[in-house]
Amino acid sequence: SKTLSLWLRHRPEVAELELDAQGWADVDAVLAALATRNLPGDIETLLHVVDDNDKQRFELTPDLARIRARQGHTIAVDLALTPATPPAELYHGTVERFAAAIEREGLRKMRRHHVHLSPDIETARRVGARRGAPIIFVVSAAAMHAEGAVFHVTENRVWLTDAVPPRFFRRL
Ligand code: HQG
Repeated sequence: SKTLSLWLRHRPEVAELELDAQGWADVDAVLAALATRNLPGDIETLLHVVDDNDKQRFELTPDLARIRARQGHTIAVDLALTPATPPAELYHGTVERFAAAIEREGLRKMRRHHVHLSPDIETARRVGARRGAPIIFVVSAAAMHAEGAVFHVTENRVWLTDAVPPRFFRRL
């Protein structure tokens, strides 16, 4: 349990683990790393440690493929986000110089963890206006969601998703 806490909350790199944005690590990679340290590297022991943990610090995905610490991280993970059902349409404000690339590749998260979408045109216009004369893309969020795309919404009503393919938006 202490080893898992160290790896999944603080220092995944010491076990050469990669955590995703929500803090999940590959169970197979964790088991392999345990085995190389002469700790039990079988799934049964791992399940027992997870079940038995006094504060239920860890959780596994239903398919047992991934594991994460529920909280207590010192590394950056965005655990607070829970999937949410978006409204029919969301908006993305940007500027003309990005339009051709966006229409070709879709909206990409670039340096951030997600593509950011606004709940109304006015907000999207303000986001775009940070860079120049704003242009707006209307995103068919409900259609994306219906096809399995995951959305999150922040406390301040910013909608987040991984990527928006071109077929799900149009220029306003
Ligand atoms: C563009 C602020 C080329 C995208 C705001 C945007 C927002 C592409 C820029 C939040 C592209 C990324 C986010 C593609 C997207 N090719 N350009 N395929 N896909 N872009 O700042 O949405 O102050 O990372 O249009 O209020 O402008 O940080 O994203 O222009 O909510 O809290 O690439 O940032 O909030 O820029 O802004 P950003 P954003 P905070």
